[in-house]
Amino acid sequence: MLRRFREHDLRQVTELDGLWDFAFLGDCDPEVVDVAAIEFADRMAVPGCFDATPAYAGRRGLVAYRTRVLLRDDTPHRLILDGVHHWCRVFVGGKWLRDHAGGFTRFAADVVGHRAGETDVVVLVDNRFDYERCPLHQEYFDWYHYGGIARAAELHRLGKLWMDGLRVVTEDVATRTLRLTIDYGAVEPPGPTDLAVTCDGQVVLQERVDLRAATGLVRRPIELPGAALWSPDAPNLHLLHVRLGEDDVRERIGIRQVRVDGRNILINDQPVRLHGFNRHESHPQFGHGLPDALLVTDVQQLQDLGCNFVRGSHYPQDLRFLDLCDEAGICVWNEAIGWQHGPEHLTDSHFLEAQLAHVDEMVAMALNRPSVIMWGILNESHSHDPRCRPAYEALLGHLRQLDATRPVTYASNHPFDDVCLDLVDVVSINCYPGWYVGNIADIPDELDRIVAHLDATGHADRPVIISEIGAGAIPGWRDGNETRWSEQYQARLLDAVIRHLFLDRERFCGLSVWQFCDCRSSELAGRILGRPRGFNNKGVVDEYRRPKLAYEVVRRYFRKLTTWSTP
Ligand code: ADA
Repeated sequence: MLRRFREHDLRQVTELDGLWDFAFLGDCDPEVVDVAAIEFADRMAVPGCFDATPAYAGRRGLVAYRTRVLLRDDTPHRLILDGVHHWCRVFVGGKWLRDHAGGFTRFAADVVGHRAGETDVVVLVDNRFDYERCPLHQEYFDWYHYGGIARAAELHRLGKLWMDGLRVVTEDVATRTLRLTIDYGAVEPPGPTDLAVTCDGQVVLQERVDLRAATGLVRRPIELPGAALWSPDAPNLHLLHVRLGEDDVRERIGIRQVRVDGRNILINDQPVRLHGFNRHESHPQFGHGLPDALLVTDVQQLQDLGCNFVRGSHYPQDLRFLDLCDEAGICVWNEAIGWQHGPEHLTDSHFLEAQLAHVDEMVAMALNRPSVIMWGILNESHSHDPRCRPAYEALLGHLRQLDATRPVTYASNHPFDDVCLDLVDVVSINCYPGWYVGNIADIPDELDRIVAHLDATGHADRPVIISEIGAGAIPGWRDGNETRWSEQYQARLLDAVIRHLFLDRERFCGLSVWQFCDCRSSELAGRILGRPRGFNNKGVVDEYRRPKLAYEVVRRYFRKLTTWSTP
């Protein structure tokens, strides 16, 4: 994947982005498809979403993508797909390798036992809603589920010994001590192997390690005395190069620690106040597969707006976006896919297993991003229903096990009767005063009522974020009455919100406005009737990133706010 830095120097990597052969198979059961007999009459961009292109706009069904790859020798190769929406089946050389359910996360399919030479990669992709095959995507969610190979694709030659993962954790900020964990795999136990680590070109570790098993972990501390720290104001990054035998990984890191203390979120022991937006990765012409130019545009606008925070709603964000946030000093809440799940899902082991696997992938891909300061799950689900509590315990517990270095949270829309808030590090509340309930004048009282209730029910000494609040504005609609759906109404509402949260009150440690850009929504009748144009219109920019009136209002406030608050 074309990141902001090369991920490998030594490993042979083939970028598979480009134009693939394509066939729309339609309403067809993947179990009966003869992959060798598919007629590829069309072509499609990878990464990209086929149903965002005019010929297939709005269509759902099974499709097939095909490209040719070179397997350089008979050692293991790995096909890496950064996001396929939303179910797929992968074949290399006509051989089934694996199925995968759920978009927005990176997964791999290993190619072993083959001969060197050129061969076909075929990926069957299904964007239909099928709870059995892919419970993570539901048609009722308030966003449009585009389909396709939406993120990058690569083929790696692994050779005889390879690194499966590299994890870098800041153990001690004062001494700049980091802990590296290298996860390796090999065709057979490799025995004594050279390990070398450089940081910004300087050797920081060099030794011979005895790898006695074919898979395993190598853990080492490294110290980088005097190295510059990462923070939102000074987002300093360092380039690590880790070489194990003939394989290598490059990783760009930031030295920083995040923790929660009382009402504050701390980065390197200093309390931060977060102000920013919820962001969907969606565009009418590209679906979820945003081109580099659009990612740059989004980050430019977020910076222009004076943000230091993005909530990735409601699924893991593209790694290229996280790279850009690392550079911009924008803190990210990275969230697993989910939207208003009730007990029918949260007590279903099939749903939970899919969530756990998705959380594994979300964490693995974004683990070393300094900008990711917290993990989130299950947007606005039934956290007020005791029957659903075990699901929260399982998912939040799993997140903590995978990564004890970041706070965990979920966005609750049950501020007055939630029964799971004790399970999180950061209390996050979605609310829509002035939009779904009451008027703009009611906003201060409603926000105070929420926080007073939280404070009175055991959460007085905990950080609180308003993780969603906002109003819909149809782009370009100015109205003398300044009524709901007009740009003026949205601008006035956000003015009232930000003034209250940041100028009148100290209690809140963060705000993510709903939302950065308009995005296409579900086309189910129950949803679309409340979504003029078929879009969720609560963006401060429209789906083509053209600013509405509210843009300027938010910008004026956010630019005056600082990141650091006085403890
Ligand atoms: C919810 C939800 C968002 C969006 C929003 C709205 O809070 O989390 O995804 O649907 O409401 O616009 O109503």
